[in-house]
Amino acid sequence: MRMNGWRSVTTSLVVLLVAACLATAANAQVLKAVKDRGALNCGVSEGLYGFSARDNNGNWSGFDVDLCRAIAAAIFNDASKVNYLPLESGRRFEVLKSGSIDVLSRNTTWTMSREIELGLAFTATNYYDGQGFLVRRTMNKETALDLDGAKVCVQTGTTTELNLVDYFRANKMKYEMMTSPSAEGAIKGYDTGQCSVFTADVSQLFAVRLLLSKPDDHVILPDVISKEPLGPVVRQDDMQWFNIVRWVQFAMVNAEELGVTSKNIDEALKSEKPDVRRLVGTEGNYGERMGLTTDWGARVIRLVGNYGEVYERTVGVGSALGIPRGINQLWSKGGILYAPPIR
Ligand SMILES: N[C@@H](CCC(=O)N[C@@H](CS)C(=O)NCC(=O)O)C(=O)O
Repeated sequence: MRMNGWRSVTTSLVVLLVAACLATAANAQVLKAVKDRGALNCGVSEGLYGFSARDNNGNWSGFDVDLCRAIAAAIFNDASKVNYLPLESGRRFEVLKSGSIDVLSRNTTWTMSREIELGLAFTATNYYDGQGFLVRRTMNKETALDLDGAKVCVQTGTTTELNLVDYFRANKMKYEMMTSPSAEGAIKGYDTGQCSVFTADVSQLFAVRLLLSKPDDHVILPDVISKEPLGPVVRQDDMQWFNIVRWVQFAMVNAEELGVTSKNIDEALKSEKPDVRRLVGTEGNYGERMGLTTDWGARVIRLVGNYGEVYERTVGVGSALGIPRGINQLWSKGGILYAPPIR
């Protein structure tokens, strides 16, 4: 009896162990699929200047696009190995869940329900945003609290829509909402005067303003009514893949902190500094442990750049959007960007 009891415990343990091994093997599938396919499938927005926009030759560029390019650089040593899939707000999560994309890099806010109810995982915040309001200059509005009775254009399937309801309710203000499943529809509604207000994440307001017939006629009110931590999203079933996306992003932030750029990467490869050596792969085998090569970090920085380079090129003050770094500055320079160390 006793012996049989032990045997069945042992058998159960073996079964559990095999199941655990199979589960691990089954879960580490995304990197293999990407390598076999020869390209990363990246979900982006349909067209948000500075974040993800396609030019007349079909080339994508922008802050969110650069994250896709950085992941491709780490895997293939070629930032162009990306298939872009433009997605409306309302469809982005179901497409990610279906497996049609490997990562969603699309001005998406990290919220609790998107993780626990949808089974998704945000790898980190790469842009700290907040919701704001765009109005016509001629309206002479100074604050969002002056918007009582306004008709507001907003895109559906977003946190924006939810925050709008909360904000007007909390401040006991009346409003009318005109919703559209596409950014184009919501922007058009505002531009053609069907709405007096357009609301979105502030970074998106900068991008949207450029699309209006007369950008200078519109102002972004100073109020920021919510926290919108934006970042890349993956499914919850593959920790190896989660780590790759997360650490590509952290490598870019660490590179900026350490002063490593796409221009001085060759000198960085000769550096004696331990932090720089671990980042560029001349010391340690962090890349290999993630299923990549030791020089994964160097590839990302050489082909795409560090966080600051990407920010300035795509949305920063020198770009058409002209968004100051603000809280998206490094923690060591007064912002809240803080990447864990590579070690
Ligand atoms: N960060 C918010 C809002 C994201 C969002 O989709 N905003 C619209 C506002 S314009 C947008 O970017 N649309 C671009 C598109 O659908 O291509 C969220 O995750 O729900």
